[in-house]
Amino acid sequence: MGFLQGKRALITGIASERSIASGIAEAMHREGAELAFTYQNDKLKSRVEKAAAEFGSDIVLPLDVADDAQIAACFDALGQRWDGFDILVHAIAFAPREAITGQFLDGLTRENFALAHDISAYSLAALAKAARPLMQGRNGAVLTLSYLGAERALQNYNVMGVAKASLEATVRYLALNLGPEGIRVNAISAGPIKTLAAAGIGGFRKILGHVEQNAPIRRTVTIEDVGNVGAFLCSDLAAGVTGEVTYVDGGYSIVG
Ligand code: 0WD
Repeated sequence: MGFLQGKRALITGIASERSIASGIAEAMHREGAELAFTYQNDKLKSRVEKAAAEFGSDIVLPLDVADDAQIAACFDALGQRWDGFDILVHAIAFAPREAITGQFLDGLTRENFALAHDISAYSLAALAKAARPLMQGRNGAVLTLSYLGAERALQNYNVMGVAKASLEATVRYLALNLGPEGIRVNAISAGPIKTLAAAGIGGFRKILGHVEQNAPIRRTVTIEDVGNVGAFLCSDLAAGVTGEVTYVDGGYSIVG
């Protein structure tokens, strides 16, 4: 029996089969969880439907986190299918390309800063708030994805690093708020993985090469590596872990 048997998980952030959310869905499915999915826009709808079908799910809901009405509608619709659920996976981030390439100040505008924080950090709190009534008292868990740029000033990552710092602080405040209700909240800080979102970051290929040469495990991590830790953190095996940022980066962040 898998360690997520009997759990229900809502997975956001699938944009392709290379998405980190796809790796998390795979691991959660393997461990026995029942899954539901969201897609950002019509362009991604059929792709996410296909992924859902592969995981034996027909719950596929539209959700652009920039839109309050869509957030409310998503959890209304989910509540029609499930009387409650256990796991919320937030694998969503966005910043305009000019803000994540080159110098921090060159791509900085009020709009870029606000947008990066809105989509990449605020959305975690907004989704947790909307999910809260359906997640009460079930030993549930919320999981999000961060990156080393939250705590170190990395070339090109710029405003996304500032947004990830906000995301990690949001994890801690959510954990404090929701812990008494039986909901844990954690982040995985993943090493670099070639996905659609990563392709937008300036110099990404160079980062992959650098990590391969310098991480203790001498390779970059995979979506399977991240998926397995995500499934564990959202399971009852991790019942004592909340408000944490767990590194799944092959040890890169410990090397000086
Ligand atoms: O190296 C990496 N790939 C790392 C990614 C290292 C560490 C962390 N992460 C994080 C990302 O910052 C993000 O939070 O992991 C999370 C998932 O990202 P991913 O799997 O790398 O990227 P991708 O497959 O592109 O999925 C992210 C998706 C979007 O994809 P695109 O590429 O179309 O922007 O986030 C979704 C969207 O589907 N997304 C939204 N979903 C709902 N509403 C929105 C939105 N407004 N904006 C983006």
